[in-house]
Amino acid sequence: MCDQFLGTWKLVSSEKFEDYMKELGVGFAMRKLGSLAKPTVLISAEEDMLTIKTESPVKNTEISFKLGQEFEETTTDNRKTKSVVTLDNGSMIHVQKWDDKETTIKREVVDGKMVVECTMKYAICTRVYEKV
Ligand code: A9M
Repeated sequence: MCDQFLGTWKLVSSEKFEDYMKELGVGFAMRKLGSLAKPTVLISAEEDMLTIKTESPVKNTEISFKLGQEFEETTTDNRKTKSVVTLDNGSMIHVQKWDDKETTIKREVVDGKMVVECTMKYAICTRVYEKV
């Protein structure tokens, strides 16, 4: 169902990530680290449980979830969110809610690359990952 996402991915390009992090409320120092990082993302599945690991020299995160089921997430920038991931037309739609705020991370595979679009209010950031 989401086989196209499985595997190991490396960030190859990033646009407007700084704007997105600012809109999230990420402080200056963390934004600088975030902008420099070229994370590796490992996506795996065991039955209906999906795991997304994000690794960088500064910070590693890991989330495991079932599609459509809300879970608690601690994000890279340390927000504690109620999150849910659904599939829409082959895209993974990941919604994080916290403090009456909401951001959406959309992941899709286009021409063998994983395109990640992060939206927070009017800030839209696009990050492209290639299979390792
Ligand atoms: C992404 O590429 C986008 C996920 C958006 C996460 C936003 C969190 C803000 C990061 C704050 C920087 C903290 C400094 C640590 C550096 C690690 C950088 C890792 C960024 C993801 C696809 C991956 O699933 N998601």
